[in-house]
Amino acid sequence: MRTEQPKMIYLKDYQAPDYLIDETHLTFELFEDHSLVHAQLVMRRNPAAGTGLPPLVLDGQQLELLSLSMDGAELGAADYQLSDSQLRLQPKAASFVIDSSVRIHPESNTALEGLYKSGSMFCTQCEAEGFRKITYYLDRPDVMSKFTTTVSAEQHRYPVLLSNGNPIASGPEEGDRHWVTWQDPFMKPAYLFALVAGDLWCVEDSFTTMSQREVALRIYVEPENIDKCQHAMDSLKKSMRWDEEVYGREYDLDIFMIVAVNDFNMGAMENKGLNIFNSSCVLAKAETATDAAHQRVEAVVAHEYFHNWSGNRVTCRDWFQLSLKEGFTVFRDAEFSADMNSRTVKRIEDVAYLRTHQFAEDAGPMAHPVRPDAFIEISNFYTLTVYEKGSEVVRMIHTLLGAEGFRKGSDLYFERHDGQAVTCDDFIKAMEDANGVDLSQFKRWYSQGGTPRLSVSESYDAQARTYSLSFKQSCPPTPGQKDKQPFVIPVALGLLDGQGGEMPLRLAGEAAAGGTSRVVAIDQAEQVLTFLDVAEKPLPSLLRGFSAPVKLGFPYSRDQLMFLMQHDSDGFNRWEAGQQLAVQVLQELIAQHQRGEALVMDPRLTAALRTVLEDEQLDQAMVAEMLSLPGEGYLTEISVVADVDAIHGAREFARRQLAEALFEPLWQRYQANREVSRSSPYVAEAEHFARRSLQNIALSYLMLGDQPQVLAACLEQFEVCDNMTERLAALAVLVNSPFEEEKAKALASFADFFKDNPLVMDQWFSVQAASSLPGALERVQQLMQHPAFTLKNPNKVRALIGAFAGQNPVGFHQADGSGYRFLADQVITLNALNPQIASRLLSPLTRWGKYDSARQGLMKAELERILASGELSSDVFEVVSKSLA
Ligand code: B3K
Ligand code: ZN
Repeated sequence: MRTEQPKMIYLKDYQAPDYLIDETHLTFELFEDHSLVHAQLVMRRNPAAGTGLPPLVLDGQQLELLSLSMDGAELGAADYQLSDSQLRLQPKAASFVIDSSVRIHPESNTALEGLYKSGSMFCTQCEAEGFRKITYYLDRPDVMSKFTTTVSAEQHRYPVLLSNGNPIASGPEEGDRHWVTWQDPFMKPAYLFALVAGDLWCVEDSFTTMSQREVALRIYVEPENIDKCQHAMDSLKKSMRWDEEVYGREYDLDIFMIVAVNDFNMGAMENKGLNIFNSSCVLAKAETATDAAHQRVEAVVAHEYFHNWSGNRVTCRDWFQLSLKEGFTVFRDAEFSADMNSRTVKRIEDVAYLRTHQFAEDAGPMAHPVRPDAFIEISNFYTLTVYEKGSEVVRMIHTLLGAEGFRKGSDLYFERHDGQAVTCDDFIKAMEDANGVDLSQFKRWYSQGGTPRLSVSESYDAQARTYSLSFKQSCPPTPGQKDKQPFVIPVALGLLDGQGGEMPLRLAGEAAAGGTSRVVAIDQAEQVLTFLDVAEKPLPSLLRGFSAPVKLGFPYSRDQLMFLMQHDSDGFNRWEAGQQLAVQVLQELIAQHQRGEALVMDPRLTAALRTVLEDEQLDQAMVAEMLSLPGEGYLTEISVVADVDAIHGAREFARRQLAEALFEPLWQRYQANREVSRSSPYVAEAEHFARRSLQNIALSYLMLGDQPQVLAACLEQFEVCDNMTERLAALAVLVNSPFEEEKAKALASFADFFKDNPLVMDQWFSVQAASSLPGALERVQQLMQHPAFTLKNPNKVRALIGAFAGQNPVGFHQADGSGYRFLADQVITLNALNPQIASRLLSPLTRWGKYDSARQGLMKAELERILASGELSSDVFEVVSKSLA
């Protein structure tokens, strides 16, 4: 908890560190009621930071200082100044050694930052500023050091003692204790430090790198999870190969370890050689993890592994540069997943997520540029903007330079900056230098926040056979940024003729046509592109593959969208045309709902989806994606004032209409796919994910009707399957159905069977919290009393409270404000337990600007109540105060 008013930190104030730490020698003595940390820091004046000997200011929080010495001489209280966040002392020479001992309390650390206990094991989370809760240090990413770590603990409780790098010595100690020393040969910032102690089992494998070095691979888990590691291990090996093949990056230590822990604030952490993972991102086997969970494990294992180069070997100079490693690494993991599975489906999922969640963040009070220029609490900036939009920015560079040019740039970046802590500008400079291009205007994507709008209009001159597209870009103001300069927006496009064929593209000024799909860079506020030799009025296919994170506007008619759905050569844009058609139809229904009229749905949506369902050639995952109507979250995001009830009512009405009209093809598709699932064992591969996704979305439509054979099929799927994907999908549709008896029975038998598996119970909580049926809040409150629930476990909080506030708009936005009051109560409780989780949980309340004035008032009143609730963590304070500003 803070004791002073939290203060804003600015990028413009960055200064190089006064001192450097060449070597860090740590010794941990772990006990049940406290732990001791002895640190020896071999330090020197930073020659790049000036002359003289300024005071040395070490970061440290919640540490009990037991002893301190400089160059072997014990320091007394008069020799240093201690505050609750800093230790200040005066060096006497340009090189010196600091020795300190502190006492800390991992056993009562509920914030899960620094050294803490997850169940019976010790583990760490240091990014961004957790190391200062372990020992006094220069806890900033531009201070890189060589770490040697000794861990001592009771042998029986903690047979496994791990840290970064390689084990170099070990031995027994008095009193059933033992110790192990690890050394990491690579210089690293403190945020990449890790320690684990526990009674763990491990799955072992090995990997031969491209230069024929053997690397030992180990995944450590609690004994009961040893049967759920194979998928993560396979994913790790695929990632290691992929990074060699696509980026030329080889692993550098002799050992790579992953440890799964149950209590973890985020998904996982890329500590050098010792990744620590939320168990939800490691454990996966057919019986207990869904297809989505399998894909998430693959993606997160890859992401953390890829950080070894994009993040660890080349790290960030300061935390304003977070997207340097995160945006780039998300882009790398997305490309990896695209290569391992279906590229188009991966892109659809990512874009749907970005447009629903990141666009909302970019339009709200916490909006910030990909490279923020100020923050109070850096933990609040692990955002969708830094990660997801940051990845889109890297993707645009890839699109503009092409795969080969991008690779030249990344090679130069890694070569030039290996072992350094650098900035987003350094990344861009490497891309520029390797390709001889100027990206100075492009860099506005890093400095300007907000989602640009790109409006396009067309004109065709039949006589001159020319076709022109006029582009207008604009960007709404965001906090602290009123006027925006034009972005460089890469627009991938094509033109379709009346038969749906691709027309050759020749731009004015070009001697001949070049290709049928091109990328043009729109870099002015208004710009016209003219195509020549255009024999008939074409239909444009714009922003193919979602080539830029913008809101595109083009006045397509519904018939034109149906045409694009069938003929566009770009798979992403076929899906997108279907989404835009659905958006138009749903918005019409929403308006009817608001006027109190009977709802009448445009039959063209049904016709279009019938065609999709009957297309046996189309990838089944694409069929499933196209059958998924835009979510309530996305419909909220694109509304000026979101009418929660109208959005829900309209969308449910459309789903029922589709279910009824398309019963036959849905039933046929369901049965065919279910038959394959029933008769063959579970396989975690793309084509099987695709089949099950179509099977399950078909089931969710079919269950909206009242055909008895569907309920029977759903119950049969729930009971007779070998995997969690089918079982959970059946449970979810039952939970959302009116069949009370069957629902209660299914929920009870599921909980009884899986009560000892926390990750499965998370799913059980989520399907109930996300159900839009009446009584959601009461359900959630009751579930909080369930023995499997605890506020101390972030996964549980996300599964129940997070799902209710984030995935159940009608439940959360009850007009009486009860949902808001409930959430605020939980935030206030969590503020004291785990500030990072409290602050994240808050985010639905920050979106008050989207709702009617009555709801706005209720939401703001809850934010005010949180603000007045007492001593707030800097995490919660920043989000609440900015939301009310
Ligand atoms: N780098 C970590 C994030 C840690 C955040 C701590 N507040 C996970 C990742 O992006 O790979
Ligand atoms: Zn990351």
